Amino acid sequence: MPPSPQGDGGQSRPPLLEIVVPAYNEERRLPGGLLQLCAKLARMPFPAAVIVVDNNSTDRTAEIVENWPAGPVPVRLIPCPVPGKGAAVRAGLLETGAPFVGFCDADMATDLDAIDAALGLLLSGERVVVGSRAHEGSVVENRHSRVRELGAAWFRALAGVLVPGVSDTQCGFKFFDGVLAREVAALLRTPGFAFDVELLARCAADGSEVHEIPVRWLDVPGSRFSPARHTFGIVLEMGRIWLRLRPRPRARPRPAVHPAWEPPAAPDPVGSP
Ligand SMILES: Nc1nc2c(ncn2[C@@H]2O[C@H](COP(=O)(O)OP(=O)(O)O)[C@@H](O)[C@H]2O)c(=O)[nH]1
Ligand SMILES: [Mg+2]
Repeated sequence: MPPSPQGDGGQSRPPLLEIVVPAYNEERRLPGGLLQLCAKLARMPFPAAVIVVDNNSTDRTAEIVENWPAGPVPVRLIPCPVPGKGAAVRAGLLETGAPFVGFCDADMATDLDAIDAALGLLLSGERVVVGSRAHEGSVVENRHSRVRELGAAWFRALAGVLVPGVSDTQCGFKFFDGVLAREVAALLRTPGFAFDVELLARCAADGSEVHEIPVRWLDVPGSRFSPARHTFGIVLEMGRIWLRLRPRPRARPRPAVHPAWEPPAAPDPVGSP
């Protein structure tokens, strides 16, 4: 058999980068998405791997991943019994062990060339690198309905309170230092679509700056998100995140000494004038 670009198929060396792809009933979009992702990662000069996380999809999503042909980029499936994109990404991140990790959507709406920029920044010491469709260098082709656009504007306003300074919390393209991602994922409690806000807020609380990068983003038809079905849940999730992570007034430090108490004056040294 001819050697693969990574000599051993990239599978005997542990991956430097692992990418989690949450997938729910994605039999139509996942095959094309995985092909693109694997092709991109196979061209990178280091081993990488993909973890697809399925929530009991009722279509062929799991079967597609289980039968994914072996290649230079290993693709494995993990099931997540807790429903929701947030629960799936959390489960996937906790399965990783690589120095650098990330996640992206099954539709690969974010152009994968942004992986180069993300990894370059992680290698230079950034710990959280996320795609932002609001970045002035981004190119965005959006076909969302007016209702969804209105909801998104409202969501951004709320998210701005929880993660100040981040212009787009919801782009499904986020990369991290692996140790940080696993620590933060273990704390995540938001199972649904608002989980990105909790994730970024916890990274910021850890002292890690969120570095936003420009992306080329194309809305791909077939979204799992429905404003009618998901809006109420998102409002609840945002409320819960706020309750958990809101800045609490610091307890006033107790004075070391009671203010009314003053040390007794030292007795005059004997013999002083
Ligand atoms: N495992 C899992 N993945 C989900 C769930 N909901 C959404 N996703 C995945 O999250 C990603 C983004 O979803 P998408 O429908 O494209 O949302 P949109 O881009 O915000 O419209 C896709 O890979 C979906 O399959 C879920 O409940 N479970
Ligand atoms: Mg999408």
